[in-house]
Amino acid sequence: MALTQITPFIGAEFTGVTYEDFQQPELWNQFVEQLHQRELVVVRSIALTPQQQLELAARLGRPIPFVLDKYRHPEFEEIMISSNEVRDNKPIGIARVGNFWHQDSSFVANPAPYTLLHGIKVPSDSGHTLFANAADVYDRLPEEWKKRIEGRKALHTVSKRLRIQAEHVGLSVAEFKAWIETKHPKVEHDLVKVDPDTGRKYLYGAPEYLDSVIGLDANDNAAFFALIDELIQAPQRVYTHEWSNNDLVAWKTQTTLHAVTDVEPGVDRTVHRISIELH
Ligand SMILES: O=C(O)CCC(=O)C(=O)O
Ligand SMILES: [Fe+2]
Repeated sequence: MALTQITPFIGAEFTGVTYEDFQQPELWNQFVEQLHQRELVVVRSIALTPQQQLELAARLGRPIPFVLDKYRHPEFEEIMISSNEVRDNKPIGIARVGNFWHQDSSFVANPAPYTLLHGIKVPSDSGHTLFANAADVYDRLPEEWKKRIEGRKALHTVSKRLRIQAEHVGLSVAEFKAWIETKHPKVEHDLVKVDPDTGRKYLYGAPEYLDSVIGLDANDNAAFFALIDELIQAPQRVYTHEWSNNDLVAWKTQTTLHAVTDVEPGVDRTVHRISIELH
């Protein structure tokens, strides 16, 4: 077994670990400790059945079934199939999950704190997952902006990324907007939070799930969005996870920003995804 720090700013990586190894409490505790301190943990090439992935997830908290039942794993409702594969003319999962920078489910009041992905059929040369550390993003804000946003709250929304479904056919744009307002009302979160695991301040909000920072005018909001987009995506502060089959990847949803890069048409990419709430 080897444990390495992936970059100075985010991530720890285990290699040479099997599911059976995780039965040793010391190793599992090390995994949890690294997740808390490094925000993102990669376990390279660990063969797991869906049941074993679920069992590991259940040690972190309570795995929660995905909202859309169509794309739940046929046997394990807590596993969501995130995939662009089509079999017998039917998509086997949800395609293009997370193809923009975000913090998972920040548009709900209480986002589940952990996400656990297992690479089932993944290309190695595209469909990478990019990760940034939200505490590192906060640290790199100019002092002037740190002062301007101190104590402020931001409104989060899924509306920029919500997908139009069959049930919306025939609605006018105004009706669709009204439906979004009712079904997915904006939620408020502190813009700067403190991570209890590390004691570090972090930025909670990425432009694609942000409506606005409360109390800033439209120009300042636009300037702030442009600034944080640039800080989040600064290439030297981004870790690019190039997948191998069976990689297990876990992250803290609040302090980790991430985005998946595109795959070429015709290239399959399937991962099993579990959202985990605290008990
Ligand atoms: O498929 C991936 O690598 C990550 C997609 C994503 O953003 C997520 O599952 O939360
Ligand atoms: Fe995500």
